[in-house]
Amino acid sequence: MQRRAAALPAGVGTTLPVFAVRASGGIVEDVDGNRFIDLAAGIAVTTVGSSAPRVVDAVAEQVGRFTHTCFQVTPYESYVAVCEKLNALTPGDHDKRSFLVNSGAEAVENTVKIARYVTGRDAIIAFDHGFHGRTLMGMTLTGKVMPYKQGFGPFAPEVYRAQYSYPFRGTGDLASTLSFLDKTVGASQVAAIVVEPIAGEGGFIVPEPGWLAGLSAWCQDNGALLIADEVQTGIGRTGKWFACEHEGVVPDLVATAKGLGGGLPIGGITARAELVDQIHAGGLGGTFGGNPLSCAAALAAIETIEADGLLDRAAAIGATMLRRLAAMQASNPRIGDVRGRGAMIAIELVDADGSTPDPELTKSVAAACHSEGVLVLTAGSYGNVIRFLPPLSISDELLDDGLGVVEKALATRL
Ligand code: PLZ
Repeated sequence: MQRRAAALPAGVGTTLPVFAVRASGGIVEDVDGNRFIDLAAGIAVTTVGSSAPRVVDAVAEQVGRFTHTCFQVTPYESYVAVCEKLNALTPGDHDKRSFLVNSGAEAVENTVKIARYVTGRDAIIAFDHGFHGRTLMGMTLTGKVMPYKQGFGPFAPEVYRAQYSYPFRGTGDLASTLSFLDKTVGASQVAAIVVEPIAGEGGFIVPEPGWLAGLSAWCQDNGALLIADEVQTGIGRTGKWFACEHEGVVPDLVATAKGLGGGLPIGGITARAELVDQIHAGGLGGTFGGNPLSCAAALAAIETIEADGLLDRAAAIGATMLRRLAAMQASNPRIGDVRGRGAMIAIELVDADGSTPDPELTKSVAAACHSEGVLVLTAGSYGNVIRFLPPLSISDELLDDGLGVVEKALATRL
């Protein structure tokens, strides 16, 4: 940690002051031999596990053949195969095209580029409680100022912020959001709405049923595009390939990353063919996008989800977490809300009044879990959410053990 402090800027944060040496099967082990139960999955990345055998083998095999050519210079098949998979798995049976980048932020950036190009319009709608990355467009779209935006302006122009549907807090109803779009931004100005189907960093907020579909219908009626940021929710995390499926919504553009690469960096953009095919050659791309190691890993991760029935596993893990956490809530008034879908579940902690956010309690519960060897993450615009994102390779026993630690940490802090 001393070397870290001397060599790195303080702006790069650390949740735990430990250094990992190996990770698998829902356990992260550090240099001192401490073993942590992993309820974080590297922020929703290692959906198939931290060293899933198919991913490890595929990457090892690829690294011996070549590490890089740049797909735009001399293409390779695995990149095309990942795009075919994304086209097949993303919602809707329309004609699609995909291409690959290095991160979630880069994926979102590209969806905005495409939307502005094909609509010829400028305005982009984002939401409070939204998170879309740390690049200029990513942080502009992001709702929370501290720590993501504070001091980093000026931000990109023509981004308008609407209210996200937040059932527990009773804010962001569809009618007022649509009225904001019509009256304040102007329907004919809107290129796209960028939305997470479940707000991730914002605290696993599951919008009111029908809210997402309402946004989608408004886009169709007004010539705007719906961009689903499925960076955190996608690739099986919620028990379906994409969280939009729970609401029957078919977006025009989908951004993916995180779980797609089985731990290797990769992001994807999937778009309606007739839209993205308008863009001139050379308008999209990047040096490392769809690196051969990342593509090999992505194909292996997707195969693992398919072959090991991990969509059902995500749903089962979610059912276990919801049951256990709801039981804790029944005897603990400081748990204001239990919510989420699949292996993406959170609790929102509040004061005795049942609604005022309690970030201090949240920090203290998370710290207690960490010192008892359970990796949990906090979230939420008010810093009062603890989120659970286990790898889908975790055993029932470990999950149970981890939730037991959470239960104890909560019970001793009433
Ligand atoms: N869109 C929905 O959740 C990344 C952020 C970690 P990158 N979330 C974790 C941090 O503190 O920066 C995220 C996301 C959604 C976009 C992103 C950005 O993805 O791969 O981190 O760029």
